[in-house]
Amino acid sequence: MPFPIGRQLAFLLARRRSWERRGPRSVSASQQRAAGSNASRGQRPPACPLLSAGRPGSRLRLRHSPASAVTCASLSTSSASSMASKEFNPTFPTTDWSVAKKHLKELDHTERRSYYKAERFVILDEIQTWKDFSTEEKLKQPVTHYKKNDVLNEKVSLLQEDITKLEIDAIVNAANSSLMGGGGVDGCIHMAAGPLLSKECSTLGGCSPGDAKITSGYCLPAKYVIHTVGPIVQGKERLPEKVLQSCYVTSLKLASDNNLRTIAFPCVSTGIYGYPNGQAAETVLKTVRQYLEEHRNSFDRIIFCVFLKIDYMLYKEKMPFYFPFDAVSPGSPKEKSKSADKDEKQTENTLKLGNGQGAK
Ligand code: AR6
Repeated sequence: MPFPIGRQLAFLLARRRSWERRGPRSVSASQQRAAGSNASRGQRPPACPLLSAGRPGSRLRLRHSPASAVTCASLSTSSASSMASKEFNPTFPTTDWSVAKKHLKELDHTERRSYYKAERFVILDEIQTWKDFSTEEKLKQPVTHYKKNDVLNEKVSLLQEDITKLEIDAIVNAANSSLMGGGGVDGCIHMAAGPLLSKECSTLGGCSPGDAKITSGYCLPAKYVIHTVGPIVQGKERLPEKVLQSCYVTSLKLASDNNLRTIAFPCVSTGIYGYPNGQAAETVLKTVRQYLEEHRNSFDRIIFCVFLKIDYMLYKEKMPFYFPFDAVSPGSPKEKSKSADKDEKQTENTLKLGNGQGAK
């Protein structure tokens, strides 16, 4: 027989009081364990118990949205008015973006999870390094003048994924000069970050091609968004390679200046702006390899986050040239000594032939 309505209400109130006492972020050990195991599966931690208990009204409908989690957060501060809780809600267009940004900046990834719009997110540990990927996929090593460097091979990754799902320090947006959002990856990022992203963007004074600007990630699993504007290719006789290079270098520098150690790039300019995919991939890989050689300790991971199969195939084909995994490449000491041996043998044979010791 169902409980009388009075007992149900008393039960819900008791749960609410206990949630208020505990606070949303000082979760119990069992909840922390649950959150941890959920995280490794790329799921969000448990929702506010009050909402899970089936509280009627609009909050119930928001159960799996960040608003519900923010509502939970607001419940922890008994003195907080409902208006105050809205100040920290990154999904509300009326929220002051600078307040939300400051608030989110203080939180680590686990603490930020309750604000994510995404139902699914990908943590760094789930993203294979290039070193592991190339071994597992048994890729063939082409001849290259780049040297094998396992340290660098552990700092880069190739991933086919929606960039808005990555729980890392920064994702790069292929934006336009106004920074006010658009289609393609720009639209996806703005959608997943919520309305405060364009509010902050509107204060940045736009961005020139090849340059980059940084904002908070708001409701994204990524803490920050670095907006870069790629070159528009249509109608140009020569490919604007320098501008594309500059997008990557400027974004990496900006991330580094902000102490961000993990970053993901989409294939900037290869969509609406029309840069040919293969040539873009080569420019990007060359640029990132050079940057990493010059700034070895600046990043833990740089992820080439491709969306289309064509880009995945192109990167898979071209990455072994720029990030070789087999030691033998022309210019490496092993290869040099091999070719020296070969030269020696050839000289020996020529001498033998000259001495009349050749084939009769
Ligand atoms: N995650 C990762 N990559 C994506 C995603 C996603 N969710 N969605 C698309 N891509 P584009 P552009 C890939 O057109 O060429 C916007 O309107 C996509 O497959 O987004 O630099 C801006 O406001 C492609 O490989 O950027 C500008 O006006 C790559 O992202 C203009 O487009 C870039 O495609 C910028 O054009």
